[in-house]
Amino acid sequence: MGRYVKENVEDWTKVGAKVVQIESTNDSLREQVQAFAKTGQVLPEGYSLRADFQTAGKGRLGRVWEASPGENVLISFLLTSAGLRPDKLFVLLQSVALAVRDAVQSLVDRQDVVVKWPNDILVEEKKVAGILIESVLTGDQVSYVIVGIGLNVNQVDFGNSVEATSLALLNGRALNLNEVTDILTRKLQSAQLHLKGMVSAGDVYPLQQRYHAHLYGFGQWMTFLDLVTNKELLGKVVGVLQSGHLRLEKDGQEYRFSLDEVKYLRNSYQNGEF
Ligand code: BT5
Repeated sequence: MGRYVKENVEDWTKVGAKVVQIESTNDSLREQVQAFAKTGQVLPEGYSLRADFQTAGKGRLGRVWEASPGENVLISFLLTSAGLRPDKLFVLLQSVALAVRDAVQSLVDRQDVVVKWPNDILVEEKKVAGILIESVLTGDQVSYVIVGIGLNVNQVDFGNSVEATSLALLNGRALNLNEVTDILTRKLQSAQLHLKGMVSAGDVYPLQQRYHAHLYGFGQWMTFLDLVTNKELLGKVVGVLQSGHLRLEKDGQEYRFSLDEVKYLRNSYQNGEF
């Protein structure tokens, strides 16, 4: 048993808490884990904190996650690193992204549920879910990981500010939030179990392959914004490394970009023409 997380919980849908309103489920869960650890208590892996509404829902890099009250799944899970070292935690994000993708795929009658590097789930080019992974280290070891997932379920109006969709918009009907949460939780639990198996066998290649199979724009020419130079950049997406770097090819050369260096703008090769 670790100092922060107890492993091998049988059913993750049975452990967790739900609140009406909170600033951010990621922040509160982390505070709860720390408070428990101070008194020698340990929360189980898969423990979740879910909220009907967040007053300060977070995205990456200080961005905001917007979701109207009572209509969506806003949840954070406590996970171990699955045996991954801090510099390999992107592999955990890949596993989680595929689990969320699979959950969404099982809930909509569409074939095109994809993962947009690094952490978005898209259907028909619109974002249906976002993932925020935060890890807490002790020295060079991962103490625990907080996985936050925002999944748009019954919200149908997103204003004009975001290119978003929801399960209700895609299905033409509302879904039960508890049932959606249980499906998501089960996918995540089985993904984490598989990941641990792959990590202990020293072979995460099958995960890599699946990630590429569902990667938005894989093998295609895409235009990106270089966030460092603020210039547009055209390249063919040839993959994502375990470090999280995106691999682009152009003029026979390979370029690698970290999570904070580029962002997708558009698909640039349609109908055989740029
Ligand atoms: C993410 O960040 O996509 C990660 C979002 C994680 C949210 C969950 S909710 C539970 C947990 N607690 C938290 O506080 N956070 C996690 P990023 O890749 O930075 O994308 C953020 C961007 O997505 C914003 O700048 C908007 O453009 C867009 N966005 C905001 N709300 C959205 C929504 N409901 N649906 C689709 N896109 C949205």
